[in-house]
Amino acid sequence: MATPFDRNVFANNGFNLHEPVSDGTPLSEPPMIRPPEVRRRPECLLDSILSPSDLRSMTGEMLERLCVEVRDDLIRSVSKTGGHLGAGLGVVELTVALHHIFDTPRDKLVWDVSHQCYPHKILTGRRDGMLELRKGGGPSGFTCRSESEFDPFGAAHSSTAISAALGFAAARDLKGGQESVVAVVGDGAMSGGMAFEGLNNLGAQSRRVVIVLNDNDMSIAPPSGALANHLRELRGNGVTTGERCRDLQQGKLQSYSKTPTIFDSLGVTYVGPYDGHDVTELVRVFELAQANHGGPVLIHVLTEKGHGYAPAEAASDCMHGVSPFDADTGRQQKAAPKAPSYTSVFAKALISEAERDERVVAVTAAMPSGTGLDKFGKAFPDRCFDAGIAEQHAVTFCAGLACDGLKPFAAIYSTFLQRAFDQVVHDVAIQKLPVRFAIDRAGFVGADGVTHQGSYDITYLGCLPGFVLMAAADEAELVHMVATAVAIDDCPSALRYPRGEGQGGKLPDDGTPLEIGKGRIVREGDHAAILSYGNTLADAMVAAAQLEEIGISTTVADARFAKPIDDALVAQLFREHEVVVTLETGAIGGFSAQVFDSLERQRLGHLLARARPMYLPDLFIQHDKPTEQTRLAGLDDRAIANKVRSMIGARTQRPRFVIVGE
Ligand SMILES: Cc1ncc(C[n+]2csc(CCOP(=O)(O)OP(=O)(O)O)c2C)c(N)n1
Repeated sequence: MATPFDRNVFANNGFNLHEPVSDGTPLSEPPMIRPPEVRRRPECLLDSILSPSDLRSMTGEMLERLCVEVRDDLIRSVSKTGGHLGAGLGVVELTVALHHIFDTPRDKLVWDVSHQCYPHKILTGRRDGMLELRKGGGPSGFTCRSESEFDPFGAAHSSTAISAALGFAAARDLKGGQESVVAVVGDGAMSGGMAFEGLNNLGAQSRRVVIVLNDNDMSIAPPSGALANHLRELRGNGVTTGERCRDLQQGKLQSYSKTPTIFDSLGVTYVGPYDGHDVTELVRVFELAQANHGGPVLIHVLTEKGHGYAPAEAASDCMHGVSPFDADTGRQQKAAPKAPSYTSVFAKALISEAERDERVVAVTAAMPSGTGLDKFGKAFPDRCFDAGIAEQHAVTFCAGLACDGLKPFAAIYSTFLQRAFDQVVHDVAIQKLPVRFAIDRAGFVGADGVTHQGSYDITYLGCLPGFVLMAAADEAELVHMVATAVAIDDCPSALRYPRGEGQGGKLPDDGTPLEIGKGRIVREGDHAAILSYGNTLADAMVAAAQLEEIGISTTVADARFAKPIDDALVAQLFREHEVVVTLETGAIGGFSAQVFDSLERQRLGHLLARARPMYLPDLFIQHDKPTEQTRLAGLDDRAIANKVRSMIGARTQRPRFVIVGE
């Protein structure tokens, strides 16, 4: 097996760091390889665990001690790296008990979302890598097939585990295998449509699959929805520890619910609830579940998000996702922001629009704080909806709202909107419904990495007829784009903006609707032009200044709209400049494709040779700092300037130095 420090393992799906991504310049030095820490303290059980097989012979008492050590280790490492904390703290006992009973990696253990997998990583040979977690070249913050044989399935988007587990089980049965298949699914993830689809199919196929429902009565925010209410009913059934213990000793794995559960109705046997922080109880439960050779079983396990770490238990989000923090106090080390975040600017702008227009409503798919809709919800509780982790439903719900004359904003991250693509096409675009998509986290997202990059929205929305697509160059533009989206009432529209802080410019008091399909020239020059879509504008301006210094006078334009694109601006830039660089933080087929199409439609195809599109490389982009991701993708100011220089140099042989007086 590869070691956690083999950068190629973690980056196997991403950049080849020694290959230039663009322009022929090597983009990165080889990574520094840190040797694993040597730790062998006799009093520390965790030190003796190199793989889960080392914990299989442990006694109950030892397992309890091990849980304490794993929890401490988790807090220690996440306090240094940041990342997902609360969910991992809640599954320490669960993870230890699962690996104690099930014969991983032969038995398949599938984590839903997998943001709670840090204890699993600690126990499956990746403990030394935890201090590099989510850093460039370090282990991913999620399960990842190429990282470890103990990760049979990669995840990060929610509600996939039951379907994947059923796939493993069907393959096993066809091949005559005997292994167990276990899916661990949170109560939040269980609210996603795919989880229901998986249950529906699992109940019908009736295969031997164990689902562990890790119910902490939390999503990122408190869960909303009828399933959450159902689970709350199942939680409060009054069974005592003594009763459960007696039943387990007698080999009875059973339901303590007085009413039928949704799971039983779907053909999946419900058992529990059990205490998810009692490792001895869990061990017995899993032992019985493993011995069950009947059909699918769902084990309801009650846990507490953030368990065992007072600051997390006290935090309203149970320290779901954290920056590095002081392990003693839980205080996170966040640098004071230099400018408001795009998310907060969006929320403020939407609130101000909603004050003027009572038809404005907003929908989130279980991400109220991430999208800023928590603020909107406080201002307009009746006009803000949390659909649960259910982007597909959220989009079609917005379509329904729009049909009846409301002005819905679906505030969904770029990466999660992927899941609702058909709803965007079938329910919104074909019916020309004015749903407004507020696409946060567009472009590089940093440490969340490959599964979370906002790389595809320009492409997957750009191919849909009748959409208006906008991207904010800065936060003032975002305010105007929110106003523009409110004004667009005869077709769908989308505005994309990045993760993190804005540029710190002055914000307008109110947004003013922009002219649809009109870009703007921000800087004028003679030789080259850079046509930017979104927040790449700032780097374009820096590149233009660098080019000026070597005598290349550069126009910089902000397209504002990818669709409808500003044909006149495109024609002007291509006619008047030797080179036109298009710039976007999106995959191939996005903004640049719209520019090329514009040239074709205007019968300016002969000018196409002047175009130099700059978009994301055809790679899945791994976790790293966003600045580093930008650099590695060849989209930073230096790469932009190089692109122009290589073209102009090749075409005009412009001298770099003028020698005076000879
Ligand atoms: C499709 C999708 N939408 C949104 C998210 C963002 N997200 C990450 S974790 C999470 C909450 C998961 O709740 P739950 O399954 O109960 O796990 P817990 O964190 O409570 O342990 C959400 C909404 C996601 N990962 N995938």
